[in-house]
Amino acid sequence: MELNDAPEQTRAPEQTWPLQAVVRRVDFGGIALLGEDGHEFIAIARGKLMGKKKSLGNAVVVGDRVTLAWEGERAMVEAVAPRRCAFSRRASGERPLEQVVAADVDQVVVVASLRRPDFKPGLVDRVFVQAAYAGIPAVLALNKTDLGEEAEASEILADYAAAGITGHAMCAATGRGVDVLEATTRGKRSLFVGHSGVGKSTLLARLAPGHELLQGEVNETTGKGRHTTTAALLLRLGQGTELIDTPGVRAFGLWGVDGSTLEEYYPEWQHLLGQCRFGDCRHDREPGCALHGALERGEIHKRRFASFQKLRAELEGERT
Ligand SMILES: Nc1nc2c(ncn2[C@@H]2O[C@H](COP(=O)(O)OP(=O)(O)OP(=O)(O)O)[C@@H](O)[C@H]2O)c(=O)[nH]1
Ligand SMILES: [Mg+2]
Ligand SMILES: [Zn+2]
Repeated sequence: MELNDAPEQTRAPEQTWPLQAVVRRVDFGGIALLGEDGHEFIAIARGKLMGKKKSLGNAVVVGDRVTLAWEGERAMVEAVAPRRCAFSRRASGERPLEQVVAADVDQVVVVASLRRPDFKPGLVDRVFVQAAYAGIPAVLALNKTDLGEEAEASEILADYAAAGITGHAMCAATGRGVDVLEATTRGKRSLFVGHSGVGKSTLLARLAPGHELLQGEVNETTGKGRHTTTAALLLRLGQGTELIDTPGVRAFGLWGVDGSTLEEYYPEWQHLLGQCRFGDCRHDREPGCALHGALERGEIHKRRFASFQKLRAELEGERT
């Protein structure tokens, strides 16, 4: 065969035309994907993936594994592989709608700051409940320890340790705790969640120097009212380490958990459920309540229990 007879090369070598990829980011411009060799490219979704409303919604989210078809040089997302797990929240807005934040996450890193903004256990506890609901292990990264008293940071971490939750004192500004976080996230896919301004992106910049991060995309006010971008961004560091940055949340609404099941997602009293005198005990003031017994003995932390009661009241209010 002469060289001239060779068929015209319409496709580059195999690795630049991957048939499978992982979603790095979803936004209005398309779906940013990572091929197996780690290079990034943009695809669009097939109409059939979009559903009736012609919006991607939860059909394709960060962390999803997708299969592709190529039309010339245009990549189309054909299908999304079944998710091993998904971390969701209730979408902001009046109507109860799910927002899937990311798929196939190995670990949630709940980032909070000691100061600026002040530590708020409400959001932290909610994110732990949501992670437990999704079956995803979670750890606490208590950042900005340079701005507060060391004793206060230790006390917060001790509260969580008593609940079986691992927490680390961090300071992204000085690098304190970054080595621990690096070890904790190594070889896994970790989703970083927390209030705006607690230092998620700064911590990620420490762990992944030189990588592009989410920036200035929260709470943009557009002419059509407030628009909060929901895009998450996956950073691949190699050797199985992947970090997902998310925009800060103002309020974290639970998804899939209601007032009657909430108690199942607090690890520290799992062993006590079913041991109250009354089968339908609400752990309020009923006699023979196993949880209250443990509270009085100091085995359950008062603050965590108070936050459970507050959250349950809120979830029960939602139903009426
Ligand atoms: N003093 C101090 N400042 C910090 C620390 N970590 C982050 N900051 C600062 O806190 C501010 C917010 O940090 P970001 O990393 O943008 O916070 P974020 O959680 O990503 O915020 P959103 O993207 O809005 O959700 C920045 O000005 C950081 O420089 C810290 O450990 N100590
Ligand atoms: Mg950020
Ligand atoms: Zn009880």
